[in-house]
Amino acid sequence: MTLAKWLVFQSLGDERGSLVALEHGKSVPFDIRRIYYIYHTEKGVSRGFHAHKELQQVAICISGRCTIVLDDGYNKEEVLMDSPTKGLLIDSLLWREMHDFSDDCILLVLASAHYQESDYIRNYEDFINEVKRG
Ligand code: T46
Repeated sequence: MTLAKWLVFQSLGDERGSLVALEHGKSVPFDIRRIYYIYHTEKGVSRGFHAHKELQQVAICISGRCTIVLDDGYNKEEVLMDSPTKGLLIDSLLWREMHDFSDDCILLVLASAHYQESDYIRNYEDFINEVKRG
């Protein structure tokens, strides 16, 4: 079973360049309640190292590249993020790590809920216990 679920967005490009439009209720499988972006990540820095209890997200690399490791407690999968027309659906209860950010990487994230620290599982053992609980 593959952990990486991709959404493919249509590029509305013409001779002037490219444009992707994401519309509420059409482009992603949840209501978007929050948008944030990660940029200017320092060389050699990795981010993430947590899972979410409920939150669903879609990550889109709108500039540059990075890798994301997904882990469901049983299997790990590494994916390359390098396309502004591909969204990685990151479901709840998936441990995620982001590595190898290029200098120009901008990772845009659409989230199903407002920021809530209590939704984070930041300890890997706690994550495994939560997975086992089902
Ligand atoms: C995720 C990965 C892909 C806020 O105050 N509001 C926000 O909406 C977010 C996302 C973060 N913050 C604060 C919390 C921390 O003090 O910003 C700081 C950095 O957040 P964090 O260390 O959680 O960042 P990452 O890059 O490790 O993880 C982020 C998201 O937090 C997380 O939900 O799935 O990107």
